[in-house]
Amino acid sequence: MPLLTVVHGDITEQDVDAIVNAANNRMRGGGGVDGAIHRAAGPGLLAECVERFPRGLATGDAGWTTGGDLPATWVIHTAGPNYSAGERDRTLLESCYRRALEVAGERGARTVAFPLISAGIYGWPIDDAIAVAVETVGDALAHAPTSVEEVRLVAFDQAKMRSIDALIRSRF
Ligand code: AR6
Repeated sequence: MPLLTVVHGDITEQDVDAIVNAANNRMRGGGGVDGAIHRAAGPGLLAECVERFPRGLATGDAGWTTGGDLPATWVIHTAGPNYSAGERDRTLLESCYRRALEVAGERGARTVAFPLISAGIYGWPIDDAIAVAVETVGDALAHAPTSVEEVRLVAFDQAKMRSIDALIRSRF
């Protein structure tokens, strides 16, 4: 079975085939990890988003661009549900992880890094955001045939990293 791991760090610095962006429906950049990815990838990323996503992206769906100046070859963009705005359907958050993994597989990515989708500006409660990430990715890797050999969950702070690590150890 492919590896599920956690690291503490900045997703823009991950040396992987694909990083996942916690984007939004408009797909024209934003704050949080989206802002960091656009800054690190360079202005070509926004131009590519405009070209590839003229009508944006539905919540729970995912699509790809190239990685521009990032170490990663691909950026897989997904639009998480905005919990703070009342979008609280857990299946939409699960769908973000599943669809992003599918798109990464279609690109032939072997290593993929994810942030905790919806867990920042969109306000998804952190313990549940971690549970959805670990359970959904673990499940998809166990059941869906894919080119992906390693999924790295990237925690922006040490406390989240420890919580994710504990859950991975207890579940797998
Ligand atoms: N590397 C890894 N994780 C990060 C980084 C980073 N460089 N920066 C933030 N995080 P958020 P959302 C963590 O707010 O909740 C944007 O404006 C952060 O600590 O980036 O899905 C988009 O355009 C948190 O745990 O995404 C949307 O409008 C996690 O990444 C909206 O925010 C997600 O936080 C999406 O909100």
